[in-house]
Amino acid sequence: MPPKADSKPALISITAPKEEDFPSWYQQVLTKGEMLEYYDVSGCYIMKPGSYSVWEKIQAWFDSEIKALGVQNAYFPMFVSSRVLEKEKDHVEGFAPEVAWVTKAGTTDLEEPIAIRPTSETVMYPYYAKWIRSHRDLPLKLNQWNSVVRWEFKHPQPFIRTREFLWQEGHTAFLTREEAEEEVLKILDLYSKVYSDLLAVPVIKGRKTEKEKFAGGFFTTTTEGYIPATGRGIQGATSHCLGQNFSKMFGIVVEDPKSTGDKINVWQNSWGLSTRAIGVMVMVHGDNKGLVLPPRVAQYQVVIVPCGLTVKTTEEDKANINNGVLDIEAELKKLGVRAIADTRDNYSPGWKFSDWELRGVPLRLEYGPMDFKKKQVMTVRRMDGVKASVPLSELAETIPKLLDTIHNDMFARAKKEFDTHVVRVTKWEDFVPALNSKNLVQIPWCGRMECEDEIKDKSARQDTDEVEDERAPSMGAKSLCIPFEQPEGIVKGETKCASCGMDAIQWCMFGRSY
Ligand code: 87F
Repeated sequence: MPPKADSKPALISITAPKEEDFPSWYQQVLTKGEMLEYYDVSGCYIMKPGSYSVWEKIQAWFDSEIKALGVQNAYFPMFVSSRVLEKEKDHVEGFAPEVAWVTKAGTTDLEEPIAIRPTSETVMYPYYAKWIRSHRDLPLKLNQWNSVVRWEFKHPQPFIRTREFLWQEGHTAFLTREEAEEEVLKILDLYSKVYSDLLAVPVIKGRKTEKEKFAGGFFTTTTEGYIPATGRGIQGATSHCLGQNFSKMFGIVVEDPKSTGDKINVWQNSWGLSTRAIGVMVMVHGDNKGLVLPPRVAQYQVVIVPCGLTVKTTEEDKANINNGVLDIEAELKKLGVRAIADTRDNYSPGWKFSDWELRGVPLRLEYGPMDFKKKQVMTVRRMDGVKASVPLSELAETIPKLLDTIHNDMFARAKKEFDTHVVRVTKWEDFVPALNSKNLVQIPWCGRMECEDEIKDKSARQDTDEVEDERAPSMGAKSLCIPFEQPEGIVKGETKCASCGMDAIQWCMFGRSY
């Protein structure tokens, strides 16, 4: 039956509760919140303006920060010849199954298949070898904003694990180890700030174990996040010191500035942050009404909704309210606040409230006849529904401050949730129960790779009764990082590894993870 001409557009809402059916909840929040559209190639998704605008905010901030460090942007091709990819066999080996290849043009087979970049080390470093001739060419610091393709066969998830994704990859070269190591940590700090200061998501900084580091590099640093709904850890971004491994492979050498003709292999770093960050933000903050966007990255920070207009409202009052709403929008925009007045006349205020809640707009302003009379506006926070009335004369002071408060409150709430789910355990019998209660687990650890393998095995086997994700039955715990901020309590030669009983050398954080 066709809808009646005067029928109200159906209210869209999230029907899967976050606590009960997290995968469906995530899918609904993204699609109904207009961030994402599914695509007919598995593992690929359309980023709509709602999510792309978040990426643009991350880009703008990070780009200006790295430029301040002397990094320049460039763009390298997306194709890698098989010859060059082979060159780097050792490190590509483990990743080889994920490399996508172009083998045909139309119906003609290519003479030589061409790989699509899964990352750009092999694309860029032959040219680093060409461009870096003298120590005067150092440091070389390039970054590119691009997409990469990794043809994964694990269950895909929008933003979190996709076959094509957007990221930035920075690739730098230095004369000395000290300079390289200093940069690794500076970049890691920027990544941590993207999460905390833009996305209002707490992360833990640390170093990857030998097992989990980028195999081609010297050491890997990481920001690790936490998804409360699943109790899993998630890698936020990584900053690698590659050491001299790649410069030896690609012949990136300079003459020793100190002496006669000695060749020095340059010290290199690479670092990357991807659109996965958007997925983490959605998973951490979203609720059963939809997206909850942190103000600094929200496409719209404030929506102004005209309220209280009925059939009895006079034309004059209607005009006052609608003009008032447009005036507020204009004033906020002038302040640099991303505001939008919702003057659509075919929707009720209640419908609009739900619609903007679904899209996660951090702050709603309600403006009706009573507000007009009292020269005020009602503010309603998306994160918790807290309301307050603000005199129109104080908008300029209040709204930007309120947006900052919302950011801080969102971060504090997420941080509390994270902190209560990082538990310290010193006995093995407490390890799996802690994991099963959706915790990340820090243990005194011996640092041995075999022990790490064993932890993964033991924590998978023991978890027999709980199968939360059918595609990941009894997932074992991996090491997430060795946190830079180490808890106290490791006494050399005394404290034992919580898994194997050998001498512990540090606290290591383990968890089921994405
Ligand atoms: C998949 C296929 C082929 C990850 C891959 O983290 C190669 C790779 O090298 C691969 N998946 N990696 C490691 C990427 C290391 C590094 N590259 C620059 C980063 C940040 C940016």
